Amino acid sequence: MITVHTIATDSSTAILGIGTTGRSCVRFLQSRGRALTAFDSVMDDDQAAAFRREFPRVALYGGEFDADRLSRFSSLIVSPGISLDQPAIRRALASGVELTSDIDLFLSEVDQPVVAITGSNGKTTVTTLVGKMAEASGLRAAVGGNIGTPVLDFLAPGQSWDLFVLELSSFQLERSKPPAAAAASILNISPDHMDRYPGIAAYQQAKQRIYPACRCAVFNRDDKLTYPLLNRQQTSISFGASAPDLKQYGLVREDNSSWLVRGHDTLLSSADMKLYGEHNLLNALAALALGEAAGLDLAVMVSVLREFPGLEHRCQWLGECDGVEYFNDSKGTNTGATIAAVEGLSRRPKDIVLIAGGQGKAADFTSLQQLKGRLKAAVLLGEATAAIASALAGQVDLKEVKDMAAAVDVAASLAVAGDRVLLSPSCASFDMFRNYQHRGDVFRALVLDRIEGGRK
Ligand code: UMA
Ligand code: ADP
Repeated sequence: MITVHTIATDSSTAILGIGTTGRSCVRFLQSRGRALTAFDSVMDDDQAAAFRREFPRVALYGGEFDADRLSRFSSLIVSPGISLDQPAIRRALASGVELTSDIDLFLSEVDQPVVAITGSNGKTTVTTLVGKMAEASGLRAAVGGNIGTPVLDFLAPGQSWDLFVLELSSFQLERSKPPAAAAASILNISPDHMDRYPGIAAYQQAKQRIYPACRCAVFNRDDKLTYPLLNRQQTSISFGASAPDLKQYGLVREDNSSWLVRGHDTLLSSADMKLYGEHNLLNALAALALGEAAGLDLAVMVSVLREFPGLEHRCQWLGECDGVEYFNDSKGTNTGATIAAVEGLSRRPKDIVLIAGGQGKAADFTSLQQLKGRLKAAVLLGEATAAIASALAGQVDLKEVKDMAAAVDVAASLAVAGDRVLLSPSCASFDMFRNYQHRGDVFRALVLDRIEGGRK
């Protein structure tokens, strides 16, 4: 029987945000017969109606969050897209209301091992890989979190799992207890979400919350911001682009290709993999280290790496026309991602025509200057055009365009045989598209249209 409270009694939970996370929390708390009320400060009528259809007995309130009202609840679950710095939320928490999260609720319910993955870039690729490695090992692996399926949905009746592989964003980590994971990793840290954090230190601190309660920390030895501070019970495995020490993972270069190695053992040549770019070799090494910490078999994991074709919108090869290749990296939504994509795809000086721009998330684009030796030109669109142009002025040939169709036309007109045209925006997509998938789909359709028409 579900108990519904309009405005709270002692042990009820306020759920802020009725997106994917909020709705999964409502489903879970209802299934446990717990009292709850939902709030959403920016929902539209359609969202509210859909929520009321799914949860006819749950009270839902719109309008600005109100501190006095929220302070009457015993706990708050704040969806990751909502900043904890909103004044009403800050005041409610300061008054003693407990902050909890879908991740906390989930982890307090499950006994199966958990692999937890965060980082500025590569999370989805590594999370997917570890999930595939677990499945190839015969385990029923649930892959979720920031990657899409909200974790509490794995507790719905009729499901049975051996292992959870969770992608966790900084937003999810900052509002959850450190997860008691069998293996946890920060893959890398470069500036992102600077509209939500006062600086890189606060962003790093949120991500570091992945380590304190884990059994084995997997870190990137080329990126000090990922290093864990461990107690004596915890172990660690490192990965990086250099030759590794014993039992660590790394790369050894030979005969124009790179070898993935563990200590002295050679595992696989990059030539036998379908992924593009050195950043993806690092992702593969991180997945191996996490899988090892979770008890997976090395040979099985390597066979998965051999076959993995990569994910859509991430350095995805679209096709070739007159010697020019086109790549869709629409998921490259920060400068770190774009730098990795350009460096991974460039084979000689100034062979990349980059299409970039969108919503800038208050980013500083000056780090893109390091790509000047690789970029033939940058074609810019969207809200961040001026910010990127001023960061690259005088260093890179720049073209400003109004939309993606013009971006593809201009990029194609600049590229010659042997060059690569790459969409890797360094920005979010919401100024011109529904999301990064929509942006990538539009780009792909334009490119395939050109290729089919035989136009470079
Ligand atoms: N809302 C308010 N007030 C506000 C802002 C939003 O009430 O001031 C409401 C909105 O009306 C909406 C709800 O909050 O109803 C949305 O909550 P949300 O933005 O947290 O979105 P969810 O649908 O719950 O999705 C979240 C993650 N979104 C974000 O972190 C922004 C999803 O990650 C994640 O897949 C999902 O939980 C399940 O775990 C997406 C993402 O963009 C993919 N993540 C960022 C990234 O990868 O860079 C961190
Ligand atoms: P996330 O889930 O963290 O956004 P994805 O696996 O979806 O990561 O990759 C997003 C983008 O980040 C890719 O399109 C690529 O440009 C870049 N990227 C992927 N892996 C790495 C890495 N290890 N280091 C730097 N950039 C990366």
